[in-house]
Amino acid sequence: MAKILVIGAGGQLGTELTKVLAETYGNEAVIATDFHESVKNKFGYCTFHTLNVMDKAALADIVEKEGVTQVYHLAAILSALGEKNPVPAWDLNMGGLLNVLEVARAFAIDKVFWPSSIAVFGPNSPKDQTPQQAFKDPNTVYGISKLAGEHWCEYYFNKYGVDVRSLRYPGLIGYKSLPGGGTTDYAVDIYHKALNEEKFTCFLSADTYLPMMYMEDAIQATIQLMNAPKENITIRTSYNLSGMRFSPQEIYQSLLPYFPNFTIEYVSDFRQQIADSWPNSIDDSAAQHDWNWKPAFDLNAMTATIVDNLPSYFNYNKHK
Ligand code: AKB
Repeated sequence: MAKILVIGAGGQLGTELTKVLAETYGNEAVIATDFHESVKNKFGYCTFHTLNVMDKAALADIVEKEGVTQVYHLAAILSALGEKNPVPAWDLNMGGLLNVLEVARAFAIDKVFWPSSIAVFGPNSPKDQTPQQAFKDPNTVYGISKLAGEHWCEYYFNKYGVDVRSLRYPGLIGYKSLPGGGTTDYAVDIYHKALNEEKFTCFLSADTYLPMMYMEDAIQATIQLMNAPKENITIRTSYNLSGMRFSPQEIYQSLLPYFPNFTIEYVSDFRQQIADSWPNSIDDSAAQHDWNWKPAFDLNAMTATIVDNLPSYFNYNKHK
């Protein structure tokens, strides 16, 4: 039986991915871990351990005692928070990954998943339909750590045969957890403000286009990649992955049919420069070719789903 360890399970992606893994493989197959013990109550359905991924001995201990066969390593400091704490961001993003890769090698773990990001691209990468192999000059600590991490993943695969698989996620948008220090997080926050009938102050300009993806698609892509036959995986750094692209003005407009009085103002801050260094859209033809990737959600489908589900999830009043 597979034993799946999720590291950083309490975050935006982990909260939803861990649940889907438990539904797919059985609650007893999943071990959720997080640095923050306070998230434990999200994981009543499976085993939970508090774990700091920087503690390699503690990680190895869980892997050994639980008989772990697969690891999803999601713990990271994202782009905006990373710019405020560059050295801790580098330490966690790199040190955590290297601990996971080393433990995976030592215990002959079957498969490892590690998320990369569109942040690996930089101001001199092509902006539109950015190709898989495009020039990369990331200018955030987060992006630099993701680009270095991609090469570490490829190195461990080539040198030690660790079957590590990775996706360059666009901005991920879901309604089951709050924003977590990313530049694309305005697109999570905007739904909360609309539902609470508050004015939204956007930290990016109206026409800043970024690649984005609804969480359900991101989880689908992750599971599809992890289930793909090994011989189909031709990219051992990280796959470009595309869902949709939109600007703050467009997501605002998608909300107006539900909240006609909702208002927005644009006050750019340091995150504008980060967003401006990233692609507007992504070419994911390798993912389509290698493991049949196809997203299901566009902007309007995502907004309809979130407006429908977020109020009861967060105990907000249903829109009036
Ligand atoms: C961020 O904004 O930092 C992340 C990402 C694009 O990787 N959501």
